[in-house]
Amino acid sequence: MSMTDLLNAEDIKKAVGAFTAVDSFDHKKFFQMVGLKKKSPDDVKKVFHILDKDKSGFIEEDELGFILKGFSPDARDLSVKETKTLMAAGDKDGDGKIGVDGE
Ligand SMILES: [Ca+2]
Repeated sequence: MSMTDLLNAEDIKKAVGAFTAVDSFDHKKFFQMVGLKKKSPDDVKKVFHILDKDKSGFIEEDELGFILKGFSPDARDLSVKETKTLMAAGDKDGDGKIGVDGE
């Protein structure tokens, strides 16, 4: 399973291209642009599992920094600031990692 099996390659390209400037990443806009908002919970889980590189069941901070590369191999890494902002938004229970159910 690859990201383009789940999401439209053109949408991914546009979304990645919209946030090429460092510290411009807006995860809400990004997830909307790649079409994730329109996906079923099952498909969202599949996307999550692609981003969970070590298959731990969680997206840890080091994986989060490479989240754009999970969508497109030639995308940039997130800055430390962007990674921390995204972690704070996704980590509802404050354990320093993001679970598949948004924990
Ligand atoms: Ca992981």
